[in-house]
Amino acid sequence: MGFLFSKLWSLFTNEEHKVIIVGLDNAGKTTILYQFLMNEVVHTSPTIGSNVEEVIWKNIRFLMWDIGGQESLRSAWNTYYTNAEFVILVVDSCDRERLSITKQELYTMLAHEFVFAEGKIGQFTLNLINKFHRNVNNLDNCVIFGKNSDRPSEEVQEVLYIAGCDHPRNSKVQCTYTKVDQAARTYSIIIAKPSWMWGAESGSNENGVCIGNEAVFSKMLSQQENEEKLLGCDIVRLALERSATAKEAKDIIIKLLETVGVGGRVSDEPLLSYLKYDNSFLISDKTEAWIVETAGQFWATQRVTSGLRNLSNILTIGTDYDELAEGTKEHAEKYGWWDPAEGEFHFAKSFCQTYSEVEKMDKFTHSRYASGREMLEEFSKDKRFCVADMISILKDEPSGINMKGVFRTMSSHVSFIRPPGSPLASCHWLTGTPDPVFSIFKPFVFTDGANIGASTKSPNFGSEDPAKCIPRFRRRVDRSTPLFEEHERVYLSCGTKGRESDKWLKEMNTLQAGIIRETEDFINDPEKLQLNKGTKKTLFRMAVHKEMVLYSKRTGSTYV
Ligand SMILES: Nc1nc2c(ncn2[C@@H]2O[C@H](COP(=O)(O)OP(=O)(O)OP(=O)(O)O)[C@@H](O)[C@H]2O)c(=O)[nH]1
Ligand SMILES: [Mg+2]
Repeated sequence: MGFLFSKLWSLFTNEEHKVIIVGLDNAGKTTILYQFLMNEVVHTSPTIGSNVEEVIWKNIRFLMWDIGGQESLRSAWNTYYTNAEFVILVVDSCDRERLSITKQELYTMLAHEFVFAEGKIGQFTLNLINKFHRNVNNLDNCVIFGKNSDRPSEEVQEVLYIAGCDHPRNSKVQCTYTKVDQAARTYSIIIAKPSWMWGAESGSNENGVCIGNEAVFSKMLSQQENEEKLLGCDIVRLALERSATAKEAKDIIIKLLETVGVGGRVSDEPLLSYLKYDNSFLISDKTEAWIVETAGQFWATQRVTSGLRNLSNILTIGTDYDELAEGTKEHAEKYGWWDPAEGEFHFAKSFCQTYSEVEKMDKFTHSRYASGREMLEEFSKDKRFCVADMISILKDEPSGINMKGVFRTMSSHVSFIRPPGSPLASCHWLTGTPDPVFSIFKPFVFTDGANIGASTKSPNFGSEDPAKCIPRFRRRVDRSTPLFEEHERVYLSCGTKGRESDKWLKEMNTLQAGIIRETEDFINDPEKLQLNKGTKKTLFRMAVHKEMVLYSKRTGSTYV
């Protein structure tokens, strides 16, 4: 016995030991990881990709990888096996129905040839939780739309303004992978977009239409090929370019889903090539909002005319849908996901990958979705919900709305939309940089000749762009925008904790407060709006300039 223990102990050298934690979705892996790390039970939401943490126990260092257990992610478990020395399989003892699936996954895993190597291999830290948050608040007859864009941490986001224009008859527009018929006229838009793709995570148009896209995971994912078609983000941009109202945007989205469809790689990172998701869209305008949620080729819509509404990586439309795609109920019934004898058709319960996710949501506990909703309700209690409140929600870390890790909040967007007929300007606030706590929300107002400058634009790689060359994504290119580059230099050198970071945060908060004050003075004064056309055109650009000056003082770079 003693011999066995000393033998076991000798396994633990000073090296870091890689542990992988696997198990079905909702089994409790993330809970266990953070229990190990902090000795407390944390609130979790479904892991998309993995979480990695270093845990030290009796001077032995373990690098613990908690890998998402959803069905669509299980095929990627084997990408984590390299150099793993220990495997923890987590089984939810209450989930008896799925014990046989756990057993099958265990056998599949054991059949894999594990690779044990001396020393460490290059870290492929991949912590990709893809969380989005956006809300509509209809208090005081204004609409406030907010969205964090949570994407792989290496993926640079651009902020672009594209002026509306007329297009020749029968022309086509090239989206990320496919071409679609161009509209006769496109509206002006401001968008936050992953730099390698054509589409946008979120954006707004000159008519006050705002749209955000988010990933959801339905049972249909396993029934689908990933053929290159439109990306959810392409659909956001197309709908923004073409819609006068939220309702029109909703109809455009549905038409594109039905006539072209969605498919193709959603990340340019090689390690994320397996990632697939369905799309949800939150669409708002001056008077109402629409939600479109998809599950493969099926979809449901819901109209929202007052109050607040948020989305967060989970199907949310239940029996309260306004429209359903043809054949939705029939498909759910055919696959045993809905039994008419048991009650009304519930879109989310029928199509969510795990029923328990929906139950959690209904019980309103433990999820980022629930935290978002609670915060919106809390902030809007006094009926004075404002842009600063939405920014605070997007900055919130404990809820996971501001995501940290290798999958993180890469850009944030808040739009403040005035009611119809208002003489005052609506205003859109975008960061174009990661981590809203350490970012500046910069104002933009639609006006002829608007010019946001080039600091939030990525380099153009033309026909050499690895996202355009076939086969795609064979090489990585540096897509940093000038703003992203400077921001990351300061972010990395100051960190997010400690004296330097506190000092930096103070400087950022002072700058942000000044920008908000000046902008509000401007957009709330019809006379200034009328007279100072130049200011109106360059609001965003001027704010970027101030931000770059602040960064250059810290980095010593020669920005002028
Ligand atoms: N009652 C009970 N609930 C638990 C336990 N462990 C986890 N949970 C709850 O189960 C839910 C899912 O836990 P997670 O840790 O997020 O599950 P996971 O295995 O990481 O799930 P994925 O990330 O989707 O693969 C959460 O609501 C947890 O609070 C437990 O031991 N007992
Ligand atoms: Mg998890």
